[in-house]
Amino acid sequence: MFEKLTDKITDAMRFVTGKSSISEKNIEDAVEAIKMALLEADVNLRVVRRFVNSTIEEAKGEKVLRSVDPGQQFIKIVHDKLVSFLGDADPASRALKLRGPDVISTVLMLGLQGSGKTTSSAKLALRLKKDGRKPLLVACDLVRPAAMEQLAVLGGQIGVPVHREDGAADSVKVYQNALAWAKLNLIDTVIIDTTGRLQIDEPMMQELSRLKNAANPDEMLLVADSMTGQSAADIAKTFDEKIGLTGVVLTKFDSDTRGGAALSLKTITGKPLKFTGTGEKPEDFEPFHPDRIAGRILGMGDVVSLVEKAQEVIDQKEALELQRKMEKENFTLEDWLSQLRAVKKMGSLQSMLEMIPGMQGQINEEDIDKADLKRQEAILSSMTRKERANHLIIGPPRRSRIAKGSGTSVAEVARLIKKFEKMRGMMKKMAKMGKGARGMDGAGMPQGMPKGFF
Ligand SMILES: Nc1nc2c(ncn2[C@@H]2O[C@H](COP(=O)(O)OP(=O)(O)OP(=O)(O)O)[C@@H](O)[C@H]2O)c(=O)[nH]1
Ligand SMILES: [Mg+2]
Repeated sequence: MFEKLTDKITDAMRFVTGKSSISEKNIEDAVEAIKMALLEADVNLRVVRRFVNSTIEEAKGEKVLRSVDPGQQFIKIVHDKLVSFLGDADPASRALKLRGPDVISTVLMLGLQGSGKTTSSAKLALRLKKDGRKPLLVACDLVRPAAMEQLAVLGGQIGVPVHREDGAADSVKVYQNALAWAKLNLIDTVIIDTTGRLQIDEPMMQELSRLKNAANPDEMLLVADSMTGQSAADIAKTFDEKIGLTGVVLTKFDSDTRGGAALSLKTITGKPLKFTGTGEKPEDFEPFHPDRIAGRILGMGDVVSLVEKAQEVIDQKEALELQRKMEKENFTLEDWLSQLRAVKKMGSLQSMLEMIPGMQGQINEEDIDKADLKRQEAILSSMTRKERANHLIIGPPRRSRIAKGSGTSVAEVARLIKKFEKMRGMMKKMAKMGKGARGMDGAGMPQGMPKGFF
């Protein structure tokens, strides 16, 4: 799923990535291309419109046009919008709301014929069993003759008991008998598999209503087939209005459908997508993670987390302060040390460097001598705060003390100080050049930091 959408969206990003600044026109072009991609993926038109409007609005804000790396900021906005269209950021909204093990919880599985109710009931039972719960599967599909047998076979496979009553005519009675059995057998979760019709009709809704009133379920999950595309959202809406839903299980997520259903469901119904079915086996069942799916759709989840990471690690205010210091040539060894440490905190140096405008493609991980970085940090840490604040006081006796303390040589300490002086001169020039233009980027580094800075 989503392959085509991913391709198209990646392609749309060319309007905004790799540029040092982006115009409103760039944003409009990119959003237009994303809009076409979403429509082709069968996303509901209303959802697409809302997506487009809110993305444009946010992206055109000053924040993006003048930010760190506008292209990547834009991707981040699109990513966050996708996440909010796919679901709530709060994972608690997608968790099953079941009661403690001493009270029996009930889950009612609903859906059209062939959507995957019976399979998903078993998948859910297996998951709950793995979580340490004691589920019981109840065969309340009395319409299709083979339905009970299908559930019994699945229950056998996963080692979960199944309550069935061959020849029964009333699903409410079957449920009540199952509940009585559950109480005697220390069951904590009852999962009810129900009957499905080709289309929503009155008799089905009436039967489901009766079951719902009798069981008062903790969860009412609609099982929707992602291959039905957009109409999955409409089906969910009707079920919610007539019966009431607490969430959706989207099955056949492993198929190569266009993915529109997943993207439309939450916005159209307001109900969270809680699980996806990713195959025919009982294990093929996953909790739904909007952020992971959004990352997959964008084909660039990593970039997004990196931008976030960089924002987390380096404070904007700190960056401005640094720029001011650089202009005045009072960037000190102390600042250098905190830069080095900030880089280290972020993990992969290369990916971090790539985020610095002007650095893209200029540097390879191999170019950065990690051992050298460590030595630099050791030398800087062996200096006193006073020395780092003013490197001019570091004469020969101090040099040899620092060399000893850091396990390096006097020559190395001298080289580091020389490099620092050179760098400071360069920084001053660059900071001046950058002034009036974008100046400092949010990552706390001047634009186009020369190779060999680290
Ligand atoms: N590939 C794939 N197949 C699935 C998935 N979920 C269900 N299926 C298949 O879809 C078919 C229908 O699944 P069922 O679980 O019988 O559907 P149902 O909603 O209970 O159907 P009725 O009881 O007839 O209404 C079966 O062949 C399942 O193996 C899934 O996530 N991925
Ligand atoms: Mg079934």
